[in-house]
Amino acid sequence: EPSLLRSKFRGSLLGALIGDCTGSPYEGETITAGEKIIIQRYFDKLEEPNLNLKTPFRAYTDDTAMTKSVAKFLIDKPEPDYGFLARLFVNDYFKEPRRGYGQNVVDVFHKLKTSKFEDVFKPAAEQFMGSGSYGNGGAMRIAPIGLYYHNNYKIMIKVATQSTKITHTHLLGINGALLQCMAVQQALMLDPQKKLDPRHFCLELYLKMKEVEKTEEDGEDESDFTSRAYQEKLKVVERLLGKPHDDNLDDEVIRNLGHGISAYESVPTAIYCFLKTQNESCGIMTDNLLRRTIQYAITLGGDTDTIASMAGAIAGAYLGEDAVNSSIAKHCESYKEIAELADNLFEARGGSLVSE
Ligand code: F2R
Ligand code: MG
Ligand code: MG
Ligand code: MG
Repeated sequence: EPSLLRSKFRGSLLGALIGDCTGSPYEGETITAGEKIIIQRYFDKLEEPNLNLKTPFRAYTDDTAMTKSVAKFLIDKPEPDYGFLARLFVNDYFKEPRRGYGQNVVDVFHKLKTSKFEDVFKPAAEQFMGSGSYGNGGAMRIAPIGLYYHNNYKIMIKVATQSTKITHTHLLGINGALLQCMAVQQALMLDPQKKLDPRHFCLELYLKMKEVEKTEEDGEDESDFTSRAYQEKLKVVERLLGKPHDDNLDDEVIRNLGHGISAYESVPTAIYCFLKTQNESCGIMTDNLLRRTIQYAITLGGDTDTIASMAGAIAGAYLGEDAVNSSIAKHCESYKEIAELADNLFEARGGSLVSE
């Protein structure tokens, strides 16, 4: 049904925005039990409809800046043009460099600019002495690709891979972006009226990741952790989903899934945050499932803007715009522009569509 699909596009991009804007004040922090209460009050306050709009205005960070570029790349060009995407990233960075970009990705932007975008994949490949970045910067911006190519899995994987390689070429950086993309796409395809089966959702992702991580090399090295990293993580997600929520479980989540700046320590965590909060309160006092996902992600601490943004993108793709609290959205920078971008992405998807 097209109107539900449109609502899901909006839900996903607004979920990503809200997660980034509300999560960024806590980025890099360890969250204590006391701070969980403060975060609860912070969200309660954002939900008040008559709140002075000046007070809690929340700016977005690099996560949203780059997501906007990925959406524009899909909307403005009928065929993927990675030179165009690289220019969007770089122009945005030089226009607004103080959005909290990682220091290393900034080197890529400088190299792209000085090389006049001659080979848009070369600067990223040179990062970290040639091993490439495994940061979560590829995954944090991938949602528009999962939405736009939701009916064309093979092309989705290809475009997600290539667009990630402009900044991240380490296998863990690429596969983390692919996993986040698959999660958004899978959530989009589900009926929000039906009760979600978290472990089934996880198993489906596991099977897809197993396919992605299947290497073609002979004499496969079983001990090669990077080549099976995400399928192993998804097994941990599945195990943790089976346990009842309490503060100790949160600590176990942080220890076993992570809350760091690498894709490996954040994408499976974001997926877990979405899945865990759909049927359990997780200590968050709200009936709004999108808020619950985002607020829960922030209470885990660490890379809060990015994990909350990725979890919000998945939850929003499942729940649709109905789950977006408009008071919270209005406190986030550019929420109108993001809603429009979602609509334009929805309209543009036509060319890539086989059937609805
Ligand atoms: N950068 C941040 N937050 C840190 C501080 C921001 C500060 N508060 C401010 O306001 O300025 N947040 C944003 O960066 C993350 C996404 O990072 P991205 O785009 O992946 O960047 P990068 O530089 O490629 O990688 C991030 C770090 O990961 C480590 N790393 C990656 N690959 C590595 C490798 N092969 N070997 C060793 N280390 C590797 C490095 O420490 C990188 O700096 C998001 O959280 C976004 O919100
Ligand atoms: Mg950020
Ligand atoms: Mg291998
Ligand atoms: Mg971050």
